[in-house]
Amino acid sequence: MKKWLTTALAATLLASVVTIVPTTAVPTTTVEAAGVQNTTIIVKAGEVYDGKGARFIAGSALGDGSQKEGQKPIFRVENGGTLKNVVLGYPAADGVHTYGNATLENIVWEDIGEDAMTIKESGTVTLKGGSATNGDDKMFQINAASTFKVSNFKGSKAGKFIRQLGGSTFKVNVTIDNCDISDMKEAIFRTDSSTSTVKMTNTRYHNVGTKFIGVKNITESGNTQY
Ligand code: DGU
Ligand code: CA
Ligand code: CA
Repeated sequence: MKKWLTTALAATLLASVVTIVPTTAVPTTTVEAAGVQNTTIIVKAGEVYDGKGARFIAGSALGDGSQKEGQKPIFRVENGGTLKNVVLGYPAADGVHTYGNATLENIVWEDIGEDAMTIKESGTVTLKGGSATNGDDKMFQINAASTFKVSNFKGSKAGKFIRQLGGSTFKVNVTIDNCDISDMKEAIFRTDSSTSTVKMTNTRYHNVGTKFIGVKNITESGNTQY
């Protein structure tokens, strides 16, 4: 086919594709930035960031993934944002931070940094699918009153699966469903707040220290120890 003809055809095809894209489509950021990150990737309010399985690690500007406080996250998910299908490799600095309602789907932390994920501002954070392993202390850190729903997730080798900010008295509702939690030095959920609750269902657990520390309102069903 003649080159000008191919170009004309391509332009026509592209135009027809462009016109059928609904204007109401949820904006999706693609993975132009996989690899070493020296600035935090921001998933803005209402945006869906699909990593399509790409792997990200922290550059020294974010942190070294040690227990040093004040490291920056690789991803910051703002209110109504969704982060999915990403792998966080070593070093993962301060992992993922959420601000408000956030959905985290199929995230794999290959080696937890200072912690894996922190709820920084109140909202409902839904974590479904994926896994996290190799943390020195906290896996999920909750620093604001919130609802944290974890399902179909595998967490292993850390100090605590979930920790509400030490000394805080705000209310956190945790639900854990259909998870596999193993090798926690201290607990599955530790809080200092008398109003925080946990509901754990259909979950397998092994070697988790004291299951819940400081939690006054506990509901459990269908869990098995192995
Ligand atoms: O003793 O330093 O919450 O990583 C308290 C801890 C705590 C931090 C912080 C974090 O403040 O672990 O988000
Ligand atoms: Ca910390
Ligand atoms: Ca942290």
